[in-house]
Parts: sequence; C-alpha cells; structure tokens
Amino acid sequence: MLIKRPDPIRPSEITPRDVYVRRRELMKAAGAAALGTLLPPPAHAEGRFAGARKSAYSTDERAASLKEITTYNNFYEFGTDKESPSEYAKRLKTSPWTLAVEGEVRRPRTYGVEDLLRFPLEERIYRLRCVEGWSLVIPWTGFELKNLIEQVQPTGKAKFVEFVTAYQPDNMPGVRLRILDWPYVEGLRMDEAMHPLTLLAVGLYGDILPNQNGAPVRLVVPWKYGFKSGKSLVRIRFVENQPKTAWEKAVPSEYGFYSNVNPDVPHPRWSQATEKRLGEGRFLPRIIKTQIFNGYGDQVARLYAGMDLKRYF
Ligand SMILES: Nc1nc2c(c(=O)[nH]1)N[C@H]1C(S)=C(S)[C@@H](COP(=O)(O)O)O[C@H]1N2
Ligand SMILES: [Mo]
Repeated sequence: MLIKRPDPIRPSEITPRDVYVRRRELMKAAGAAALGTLLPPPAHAEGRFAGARKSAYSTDERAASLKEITTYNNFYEFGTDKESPSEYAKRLKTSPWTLAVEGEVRRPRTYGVEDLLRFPLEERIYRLRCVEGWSLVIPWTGFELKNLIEQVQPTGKAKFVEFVTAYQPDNMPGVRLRILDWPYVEGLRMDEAMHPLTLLAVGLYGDILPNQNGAPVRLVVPWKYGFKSGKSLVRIRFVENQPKTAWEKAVPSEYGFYSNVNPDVPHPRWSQATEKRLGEGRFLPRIIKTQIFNGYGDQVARLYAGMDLKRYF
C-alpha cells in the first residue's frame, strides 16, 4: 500500500491548523516516549469549529493523524485504492449543495449546508472500523441525526431511513467501474437512526470535512462497519420497508443490512476477530481485538435484544 507524502511545507505557509496538528504530533510522540503513561488528551480544535463542545461520547483513545485520516480512504466513487480519494475527490463539486429530506415525514425539507451548521455541533472522537480489518480513531465535528429527524417529523409509517450519496459522473472517475449500482445507498432502522451516537458529520479535526472524507455532510454510525457511513449525502428518505443498500445489492452473501461490528461473524474474505489500528504515529500499526459493536455495546446492544446477530449480519 502506498501512502502519498505531502510536499514539504514552507514556514510562511504554516496555518494555525498546521501548528495545531504538529502540536498534536509532538504530544503523541511525547506520550509514546513515556511508555506506560496516559495517552495525550483528545483533540482541541482550533479551526472553523473551534467552539464546538466536546462530547462525553468521545473515546479517549489517541486519534489518527490528519494526514492518515485524509490519505487512507475508502470512497469508491473516486477509485478503489486507498490513496485515490485524496487525489481525485478534489473534483467533487460541493457548492451549491443541498440535502433533501423526504418520504414518510410531515415536514419534508431541503437543507443547505449553512442550515446544517445551525444544528448543535459537537466534537465526537469515534473509532471507525472498516470491514477490511483496519481501524482509525477520528475526531469528527457533527450533530446528532436525531435532531434533524425531530425537525422533519416522521409519520407512523417511517420504519427505516435510506441515505443516498452524491452521483457526479463527470467528477467521479470511479463510477465508470460498475462495482456498485451507483449512487451509493445505505440504510438504518429508525431506532438506529434516532440513537444519540448516530452522527451527521460536517467536519474533522475542527475544520470543514475534506472532500475525501465525505464533504459537505456524511453519516457516521460508530458501532457498524465503516461502509454504513455514507459520504457526501444528498438525500435522506424515510420509508416503510427495509431499503436495499448498495453493498447488499452487489454482494448479498457478504454484506447484510445491519453490518454491526461483530468479531464472531467473519466476512468470507476477512476475519473480524482482530483489527489493525492505523495512524497513531510513526509506529507499526497495532493489532487489537475487535470488540462487539466496535466497543459501543453498552450504548447499543439493547437495540438488538433477542435478534440472532449471525442471521441478521
Ligand atoms: N459514498 C461513499 N461513502 C462511503 C464509501 C464509499 O465508497 N462511497 N466507503 C465507506 C467505507 S468502506 C468506509 S471504511 C468509510 C471510510 O471513511 P473515511 O475514509 O472517512 O475514513 O467510508 C464509507 N462511506
Ligand atoms: Mo470500509
């Protein structure tokens, strides 16, 4: 795997965010040097979302570097290599942008990005576990999807939520490959969508989302595999029947609707028992045990009480 190195930065080009990121790197190095001591405290944003309050739902695990989070991505619309999105997602047109919220709701509404930024934004540091067997810790800025759902007032028929992401064939070199039936579509059950851990992210490391991470707005569902977190959302639809997701349509035997992180349910090509934790500095990735619901079981296990998680994978 190739990771592109950024060009050297001249001191005149250093922005407050670079200083912030560097300081974090230094803190990490210091933390790692003092083996056995506590990890450095979570990120303190100094970018556009500096004022966002720190959430109690954040993990205190060390976040991956901004570089790792923005150069090791899955965003197949821009190619299947991990480094392709950082190169090609520049082409994504993010302005003007609207997010249409529709279907089984009393108050359908189309949000502009500025409307979304009026929701109560928080910094949430979450683990992201990819089904391919790697994980990262990412400091998002975002708001609870629940807040938006309450504004549009779902009807009694709304049992599931469908998330549709951007399809810009002229700007997305990856959609020529018919890996998925574009646009990329994901889905949640209504109670999953309403769960306070479920986030609409608009930023990371205290600044607006880089395109490769799903600008201007992406879903984050930390107890599910990364692919449930659809990037660059354009439509949220409330529906009565369980939606077919893009991954389910493509390979139904490998990708179920739920896709909860579960070390006991292996994927045919990747064991889910362990994961490679990436991006913690200039050190070899750590191999760690994967936890049920990605470690968020205390908060979410009740959603699946009585369900056979091997059948509903
Ligand atoms: N639209 C879209 N969203 C997507 C994907 C994608 O290919 N297209 N990949 C998913 C996968 S497999 C993962 S692991 C996460 C990665 O998020 P990150 O690159 O911000 O870490 O995005 C998810 N969201
Ligand atoms: Mo993934």
